[in-house]
Amino acid sequence: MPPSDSEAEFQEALRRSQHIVVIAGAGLSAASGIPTFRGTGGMWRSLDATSLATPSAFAANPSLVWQFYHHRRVKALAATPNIAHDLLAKLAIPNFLKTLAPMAKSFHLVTQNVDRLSVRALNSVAEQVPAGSKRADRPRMDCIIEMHGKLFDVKCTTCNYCEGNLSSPLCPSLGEADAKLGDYHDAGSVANDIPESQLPRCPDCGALARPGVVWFEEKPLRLDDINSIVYKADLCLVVGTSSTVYPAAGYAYRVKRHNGVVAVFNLEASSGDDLADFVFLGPCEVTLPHVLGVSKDN
Ligand code: BV8
Ligand code: ZN
Repeated sequence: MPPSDSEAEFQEALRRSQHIVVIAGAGLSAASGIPTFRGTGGMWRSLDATSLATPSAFAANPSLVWQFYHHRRVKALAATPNIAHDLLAKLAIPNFLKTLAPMAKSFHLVTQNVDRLSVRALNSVAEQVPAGSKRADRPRMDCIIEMHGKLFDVKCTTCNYCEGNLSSPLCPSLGEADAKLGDYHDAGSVANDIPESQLPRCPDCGALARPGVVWFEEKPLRLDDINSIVYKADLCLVVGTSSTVYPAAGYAYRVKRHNGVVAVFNLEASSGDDLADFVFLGPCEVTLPHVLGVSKDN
């Protein structure tokens, strides 16, 4: 049976659901101005983002990979959470969630994104809750899992150091490299070799530092937690992802396999659609509030 696009049917499924998990990808942050991985924005400068997000790319050219992540840090710092981030963050408030899903017992957001926008949205939802509110009127602050790491974490290549660092640039050489490149699209050809000694270093042991993200071939974070969340989920919202990167791309199928409901919210058809019960095409910052039946100022 082809997936439904009936909001009423989806809202009925939502009303029956108890354990809700959202699997989010780069499309969730697109409206915040963060380029997606595989769309036109995926080509950073004249290079392919996915070929830079690997240990071998970093080993071969840490200067170029650091410039790539510096560029993404600058963009993410300048971005603000959009309506979709904010709505998903509000679902972390148990009593708000119950207005849409009265049987709900748990909500989790598993994001592939490293831009911290979902966490920022959750923090601002928490700040808006009046002091002294009941626990069920406050967001669950542990409901977000950033499975591909964090863009603003700086991690040592040698010791166990790993800490968030919002400063920009992280070191003078990355700021200077930025200044030299008027147009990002020529970086594939314009060599900007920053000596390793002038790249971000570990403050504890002095070794070369790297971005605290999970690269291809590296193990995503908190897989055991995600596996138990996915195992229990009876409703899975797949938001803004091409469903091409594993293991994230396989979670919806796992929910489906134990008779859960899967709803895809994507700008265009994606490989996750065939198994979905619902597919809502369009920008998620429009479709999510609309389909969930939540007005913008809710
Ligand atoms: C691992 C962090 C194993 C860095 C990223 C089978 C099984 C297991 C592994 C594999 C497998 N086959 C292949 C693999 C290896 C690989 C993989 O999946 N490769 C793919 C390319 C085939 N997987 C891995 O390497 C993973 N590691 O499996 O390790 C292991 C296990 C145990 C022990 C040791 C090892 C690690 C993958 C993590 C890679 N790191 N990010 C960084 O960000 O720089 S992945 C990167 O791609 C981003 O996180 C991004 O989020 C992610 C996925 O892309 P999407 O989010 O989907 O973004 P994309 O641009 O593709 O699509 C955007 C979508 O949004 C589009 O559909 C678009 O239409 C839509 N859209 C746009 N605007 C909107 C919108 N939708 C709604 N509204 C809008 N406004
Ligand atoms: Zn170190």
